[in-house]
Amino acid sequence: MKITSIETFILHAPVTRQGIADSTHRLTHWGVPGVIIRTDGDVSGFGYTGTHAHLPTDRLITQCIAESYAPLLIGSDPLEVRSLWTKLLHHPPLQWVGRAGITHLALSAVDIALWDLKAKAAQIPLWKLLGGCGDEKVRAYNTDGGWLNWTIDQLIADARGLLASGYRGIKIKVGTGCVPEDVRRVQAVRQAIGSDIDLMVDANGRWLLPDALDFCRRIAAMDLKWLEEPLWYDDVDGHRRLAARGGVPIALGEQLYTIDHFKQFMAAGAVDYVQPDAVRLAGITEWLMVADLALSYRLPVVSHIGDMAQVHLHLAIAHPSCHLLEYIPWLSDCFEEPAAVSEGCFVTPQQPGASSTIRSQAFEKYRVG
Ligand code: 0YR
Ligand code: MG
Repeated sequence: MKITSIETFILHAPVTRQGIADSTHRLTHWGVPGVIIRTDGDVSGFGYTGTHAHLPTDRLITQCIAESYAPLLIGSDPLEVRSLWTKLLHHPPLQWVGRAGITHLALSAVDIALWDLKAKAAQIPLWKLLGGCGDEKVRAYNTDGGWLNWTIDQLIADARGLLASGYRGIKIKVGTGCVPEDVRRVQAVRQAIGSDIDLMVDANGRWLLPDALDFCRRIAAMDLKWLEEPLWYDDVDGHRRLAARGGVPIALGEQLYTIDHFKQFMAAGAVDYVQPDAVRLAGITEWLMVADLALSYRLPVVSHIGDMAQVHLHLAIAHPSCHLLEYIPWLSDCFEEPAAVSEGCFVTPQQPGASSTIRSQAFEKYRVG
């Protein structure tokens, strides 16, 4: 089989409600810059990354795919995924300007499309191609909630609704700029959901170490499962100190681009829950490396899902370190086989591929640029 053509696209799909905010970002749409890899066989691969739907930067990603990666891919055998990944990652002109950021996000889309193609060619779902078992149940925790632009009453009502629909874990945002206010929000939700439900909080990289320590001291009795991205994303030593002194397990990884970044956090003891995202790492290939690395440290892997769980569900089914995955329904009308949750667990996808195939109606509705 040979790659014959490469098409790029950008979708901007609205987030579920009028717009959401965490400590660092406000957004109304999720961005899906992606690629379709066509072959001389009868299968095509779909891959994409995830952004905050900013067209000028989304265009840089698709341009990188179309102008820099495509010429390296045309004519190659798409089934040689890992070899192609190595070739693209180490292409000297891209390596010079990349290794993270735009070029890495672009490579993630390409790599996902290649794995999708490989699983479609084998006529099996990706989880099976990766050696997973279809009986493996992946628990879901809902993260389309807890937003900072919501009042405490909204937080409570939403949390109760999620429990009623079967979720046993929820995550809320902190980092309002006022630690006592953050604590009031967490306390209100913990009180509403009771002590048997997992509660996680996410500061999206907003705090300095003293804020984070102050927060940890004040919420010591709230039994949080984890504190996510408390400090600046790249600050290994700060997270190490917080992990040692804060008394709350640390989750992070959604902003880390490479296996090398993850290695530094794991080696330092600066992370307890590892959150790689295949759409920020260079695709499934690098995600698997990071998940294996986490396994070697005996750390749980709880992926961040910039793909809205489509691809990550396959990875979670297949990888022994994953049992829990977040769910956000923002792109649920975009895919041929959208990720679905029933009774608090994900439904196992059955179609061949990586569940990354975009429906034609989604192109009509959400395509931009
Ligand atoms: C909104 N999940 C996250 C959303 C999400 C962000 O900025 O992108 O909250 O990526 O932190 O854990
Ligand atoms: Mg997060």
